[in-house]
Amino acid sequence: MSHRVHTFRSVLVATLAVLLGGLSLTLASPAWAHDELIGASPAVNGNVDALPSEITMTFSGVLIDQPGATQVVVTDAAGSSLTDGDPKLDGTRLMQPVAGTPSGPVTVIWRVVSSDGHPVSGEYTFTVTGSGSSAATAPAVPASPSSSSAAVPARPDEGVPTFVWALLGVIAAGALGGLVAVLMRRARATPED
Ligand SMILES: [Cu+2]
Repeated sequence: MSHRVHTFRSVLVATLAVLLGGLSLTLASPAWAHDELIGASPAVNGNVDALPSEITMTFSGVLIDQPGATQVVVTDAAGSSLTDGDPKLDGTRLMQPVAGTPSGPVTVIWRVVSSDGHPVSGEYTFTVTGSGSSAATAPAVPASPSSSSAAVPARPDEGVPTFVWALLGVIAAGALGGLVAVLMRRARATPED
């Protein structure tokens, strides 16, 4: 009797240990992580008086420099492109020359190849406050919405987090199923002492 209870508890503890171990390994392992944007100048959601000559993005890993793999689209509130040349890679940093006198929100869409060889993309905005500038009074009329936004293909958002959670779900379901099966078999085989 007490031996059976002890066995049940051992199964439960072992199952939980496997689940927690898998979870912590998965979350802690750098092999699952793609490089991500950790900083930018102008800052993400920041304000600047005027557009600088270059936008700098800093990533969490050394980006892979493949021809055509690095793409940056910078547009003003009207959707007009502000890029002025090709993006440049320097280790974990990505520099994109820009030009123009925009006012209001500037959108930066980026696509790079992560240090693990996988493409990663995202976008952010910053705002040019345009203080003291007289040329920046153009109303936000969408000129040609489709032309500039199509330069970067539909963002293949990284699927690893989804995959990780799906894997954890499968592991959890399998472990729970096994636990239930063990408990049911033992309940059925309970001797009438
Ligand atoms: Cu990857």
